Amino acid sequence: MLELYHGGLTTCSKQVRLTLREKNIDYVSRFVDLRSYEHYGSQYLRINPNGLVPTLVHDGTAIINSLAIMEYIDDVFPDPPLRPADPKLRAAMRRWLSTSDITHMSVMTLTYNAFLKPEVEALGESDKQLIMAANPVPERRERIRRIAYGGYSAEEEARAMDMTAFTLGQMEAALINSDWIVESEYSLADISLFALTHRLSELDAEIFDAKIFPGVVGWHKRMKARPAVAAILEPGTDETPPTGPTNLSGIT
Ligand SMILES: N[C@@H](CCC(=O)N[C@@H](CS)C(=O)NCC(=O)O)C(=O)O
Repeated sequence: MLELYHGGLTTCSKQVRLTLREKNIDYVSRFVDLRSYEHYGSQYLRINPNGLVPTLVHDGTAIINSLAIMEYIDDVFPDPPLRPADPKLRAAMRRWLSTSDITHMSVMTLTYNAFLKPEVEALGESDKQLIMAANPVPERRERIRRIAYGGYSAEEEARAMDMTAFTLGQMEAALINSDWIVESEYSLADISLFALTHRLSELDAEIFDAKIFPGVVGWHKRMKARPAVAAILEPGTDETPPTGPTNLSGIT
């Protein structure tokens, strides 16, 4: 029995949902409503003490961290393989997973300011305190504190953009003569980085532009043409309900 606790189109949920779709693996979808802070509820914290999505539960064992989950899926369900067999190419793939993880921090700063800040800022003081107290990870708690009281500065946003552009530049070099990030082998590297470029497109980020990064934008289009990608982006897949208003009902 395979269950995926996920947040729909959040970056890390997308990574795992796409990995499962590429392999046509059946699983039970358990939507975790981040808008009501269900991921900080005692029930969810029992399977993921970091209070983050996603979590894969396989025959009763919880596996956390999206990149670890993706590799686990490829270990247990090897067909079709999503990691190169050649050790050098596999190392290259892991380098990109690490790059996506580091860059996610910067993309998160942009996301928090653009999407979450208006909602968190509008909460009353006691609700802000409740969310911060419920958040188990100090780094994430600090992020909530920042957006609750003014948000990231223009300078911090510019630094986050800079780091994101640096990664897009490295991807551009890799994609100039190649359809996929690791030479001709479609892999977890493509999946993990696509989750980020998809978020950049949602953010309407100016740097995500074909005039600046034609190779990356071309690759992003190739990704979107894959049936598995189109399937996970379809509204309502994996029983993802339409997003509701922010509330704190999930904190228990
Ligand atoms: N890749 C890491 C990070 C996961 C992560 O950052 N998840 C975000 C969504 S992309 C989340 O749960 N955010 C909710 C929060 O920080 O409160 C993991 O899978 O543990």
